[in-house]
Amino acid sequence: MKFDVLTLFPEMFEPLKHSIIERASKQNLIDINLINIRDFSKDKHKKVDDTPYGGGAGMVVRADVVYDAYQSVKEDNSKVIYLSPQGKKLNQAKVQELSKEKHLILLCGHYEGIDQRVLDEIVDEEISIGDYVLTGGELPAMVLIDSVSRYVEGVLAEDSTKEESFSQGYLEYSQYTRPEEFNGKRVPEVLTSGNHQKIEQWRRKSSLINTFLKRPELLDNEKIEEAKKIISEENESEILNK
Ligand code: 4GM
Repeated sequence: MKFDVLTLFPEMFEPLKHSIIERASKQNLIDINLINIRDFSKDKHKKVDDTPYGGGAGMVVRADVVYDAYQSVKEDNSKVIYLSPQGKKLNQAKVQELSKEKHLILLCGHYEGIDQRVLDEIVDEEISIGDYVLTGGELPAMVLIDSVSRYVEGVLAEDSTKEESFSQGYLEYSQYTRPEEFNGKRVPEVLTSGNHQKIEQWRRKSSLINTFLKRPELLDNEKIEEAKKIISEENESEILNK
């Protein structure tokens, strides 16, 4: 899968070179290209923005410069995503959907804004990573690259995304490792029993309880009742991480 990132701050993507994404790039599973929009300025001072028509404070990035940057990477199967606080909120379902694309072009905006005409011309989807404002679309673009790359075949160990409870609508179950006792707290007994059926059953319950306690809005009424029932059963208190 190929990502072409159109940005005024390519140096902000340095962290991607030191992560799980670095390995995926080296194995040619994903290909990330950073395109500096400034390289497409025709101005002798490499200027990319100008004052807004109608007046007011700030500057606006020129349509022609962004369009030329886009033209330099565009292919027949490209999907252009504009990262902005006004976009549709990114979630795991959207991440999975995007992972099926061959070529994503990520356009990073800025507080100063981009001329609306080029946005209307080239953007297929406007995406936000959450309801808050950042200084630029670079961090959202990195969030999108990281989350989508996890679903590209070969990037993670087989089935580590398939089992992932978030994809199934639940939070993860609680995890434990040595020592068996820490600050007087013992590991839930069932996990050291070797009974895989019981362990599987415990983990399903743990996942449901964690979701009920932390993100109840993810559950339907039936699952809420199920969670309450498990909690009310005194002998299951191990599941509440007590
Ligand atoms: C305004 C328009 C994305 C501001 C476009 C970008 C937050 C998000 C910006 C822009 C951003 C987000 C830059 N802030 N919630 N700031 O995904 O790209």
